[in-house]
Amino acid sequence: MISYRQFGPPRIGLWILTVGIFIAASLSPSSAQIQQDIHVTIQDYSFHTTQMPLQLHTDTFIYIKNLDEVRHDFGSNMFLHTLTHIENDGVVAYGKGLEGAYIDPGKEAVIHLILDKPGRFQFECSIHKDMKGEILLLTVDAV
Ligand SMILES: [Cu+2]
Repeated sequence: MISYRQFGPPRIGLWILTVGIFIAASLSPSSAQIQQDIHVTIQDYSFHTTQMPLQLHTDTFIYIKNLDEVRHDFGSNMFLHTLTHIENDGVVAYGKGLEGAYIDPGKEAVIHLILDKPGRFQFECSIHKDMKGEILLLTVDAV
């Protein structure tokens, strides 16, 4: 009995620690939010993307893959007003007012932003002015 009591308190301490971690994980905002991905492929001097319903105020990741033999640019004036995070070939740019990213042949860039206005999200390549594309932002109510 005495030896059992001696082992009692550490077990309770471990139990409280476990519950504490569980509650902290439940309250973490990242576990509650949904992430949405947009895939854009650049091939033959044009942007290819698949349209899907997009939610506002949600972590959005745009993956842009350049399959051409030349360098392209993915730029949008949407980034000018939105806090944007661009990762491109190991280089990270972060902030408001970013113009976009140059993507070398065979490389991929990832842009992270949170969209807060519905409408047309237009983008273009500043090197080849004829290259334009857009993603339609539909207003989808959060669940
Ligand atoms: Cu281009």
